[in-house]
Amino acid sequence: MPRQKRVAAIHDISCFGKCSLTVALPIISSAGIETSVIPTAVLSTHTGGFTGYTYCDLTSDILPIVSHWQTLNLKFDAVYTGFLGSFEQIDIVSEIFDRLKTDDNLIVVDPVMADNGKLYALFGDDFPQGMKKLCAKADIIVPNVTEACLLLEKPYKPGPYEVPYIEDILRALAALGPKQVILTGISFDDTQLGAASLDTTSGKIDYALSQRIEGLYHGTGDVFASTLVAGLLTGHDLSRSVQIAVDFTVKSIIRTKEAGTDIRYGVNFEAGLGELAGQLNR
Ligand code: PXL
Repeated sequence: MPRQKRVAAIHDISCFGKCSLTVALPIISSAGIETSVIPTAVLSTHTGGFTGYTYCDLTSDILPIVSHWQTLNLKFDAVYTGFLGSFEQIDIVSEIFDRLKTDDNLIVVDPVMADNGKLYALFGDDFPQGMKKLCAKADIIVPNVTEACLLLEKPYKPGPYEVPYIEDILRALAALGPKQVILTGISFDDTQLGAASLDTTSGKIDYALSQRIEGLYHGTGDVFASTLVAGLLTGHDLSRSVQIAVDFTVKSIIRTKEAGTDIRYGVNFEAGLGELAGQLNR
């Protein structure tokens, strides 16, 4: 039996409305990977389309959790961060990267802050600059096109895109520091949607496209990034991991659309976990 891989997932817990830790934990665990968590906040629901949600900030717990882990000499094959609630949390997570980085582990940053051309209401206009610093320390970043434009201080434009536009963005993001860049939400026509990836070691750019399903289903970015982490840690290369993550996310959206579920509630990824586990560990 090979050594079991271990991930530290640093996100909020949204108690209802599947996203962040309630997505990362089941998806990464289902691949056979041990998933340790650092909850950054506990909310009654996520913030996308709900009002009146509770928000319990856990900022002051984050570093003490890591300090305790360090007394246990715990090592992680990946440190994976997503939604962070404040500048202070960005600085703390940056310190965690310094503390938990090893010669061969992966620091994965999903700079969750915006979608469809708009910064989430919770964040001030200077938040993307904080995320930019965190992305510079990452091995892998997973922005959508809106987040990429904010990181690069470029005006957002909706798709479909031209290939050179997407490839310029990938290279500009790589220039911030990460070795691998995955850009989500890209399209070259009205029928397909997917992700592009750049591996700076080989200079190779790949595309993983699938059918476009209408509707803005919440939490799909987290489903995608969690599946990507699971793919990479089960030994698949970047382009294969991106394709697996695109396919898993699209199937989850289709199931949810067919069921007529409220788009805020998150997607039915659970029904695909068995198949995903088999595919990743074949
Ligand atoms: O899925 C991203 C996400 C995670 N966590 C919280 C959010 C969002 C997006 O809106 O509000 C709390």
